Amino acid sequence: MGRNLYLKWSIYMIMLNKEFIDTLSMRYVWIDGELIPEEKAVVPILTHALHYGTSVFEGIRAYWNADDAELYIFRARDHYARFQNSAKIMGMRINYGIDDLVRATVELLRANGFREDVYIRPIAFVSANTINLDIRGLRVTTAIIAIPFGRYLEPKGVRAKVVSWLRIHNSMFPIQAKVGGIYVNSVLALIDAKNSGFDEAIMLNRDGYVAEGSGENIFIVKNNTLYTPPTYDSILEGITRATVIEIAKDLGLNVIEKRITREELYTADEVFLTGTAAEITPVVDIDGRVIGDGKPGPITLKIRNYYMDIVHGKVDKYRHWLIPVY
Ligand code: PY5
Repeated sequence: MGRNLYLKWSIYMIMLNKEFIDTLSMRYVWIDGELIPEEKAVVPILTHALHYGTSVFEGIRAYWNADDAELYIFRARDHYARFQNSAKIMGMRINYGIDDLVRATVELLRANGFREDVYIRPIAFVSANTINLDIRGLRVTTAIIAIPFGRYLEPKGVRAKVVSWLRIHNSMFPIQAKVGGIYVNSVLALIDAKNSGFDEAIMLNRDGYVAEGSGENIFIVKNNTLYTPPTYDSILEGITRATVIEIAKDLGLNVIEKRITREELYTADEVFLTGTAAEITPVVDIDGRVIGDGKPGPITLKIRNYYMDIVHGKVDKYRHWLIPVY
């Protein structure tokens, strides 16, 4: 009998342990006010957004600072403000305000217990099951997903191709809105670049001026001055772009927003890309032309170091951009 009991107890412990391990590896996502296991967060096949790209989304990063034992969300309020604007432009109603979404994000990161860098993906999508294009009044589901995330592009520098697909023009699509459907433009651009052996795509706009990367804004450096395309040149008004424009002053750098031609890319001293995922990524080659001396330039590196200090909470002046999770 003693042996039987021991056997039962062992089996019970194994089951308990398995459940415990499952809990540890389970990731939560936030959907319309609830935290649920990621594998339960599935959508039906007729979901409107799946067919027509009727979603708006954001990409936000949170950085782990081991010295502070703290996870900092970078510019969450600015991202959620853009999120709201994207939905407004599309005529979609998100039932949560900026404060609600920031709170939900903190709650989600805590529930997952992240102690590493993470990428946060809020999305609001037309979740009604219909083939009707008239989305007025249709149900919108809001979700926030967070995943551990390292680098998106090679920090030692990428080789970029100016692809033949143009950036969709402002007059054809409200490209200030971060809408799911518009990303087919980026997908086509990126696979064009990759198929030609490059790492990243640079898209021109309809007028032939430089617009942006597949998921990044672009800056060039010439004689210690930064240049970046203006917001009316069919670009997404990036939050990292705005950050660079603001912090460049601290480094004694002038920033000019102006139209940029393709040949200006080739002859720049330095070129770099900015984005939440890409952070500050040097471009060392464009269409086979070596940029500068083919290595990440000193100004790009200076900006990247400063940016990395800021996002990790090491620069007091910009701590208002950070929301601590713990
Ligand atoms: N331009 C495009 C087309 C983008 O998709 C992005 C961001 C940016 C510029 C930069 O914007 P921000 O600085 O506000 O992030 N792209 C997303 C990102 O999270 C998705 C990349 C796959 O970086």
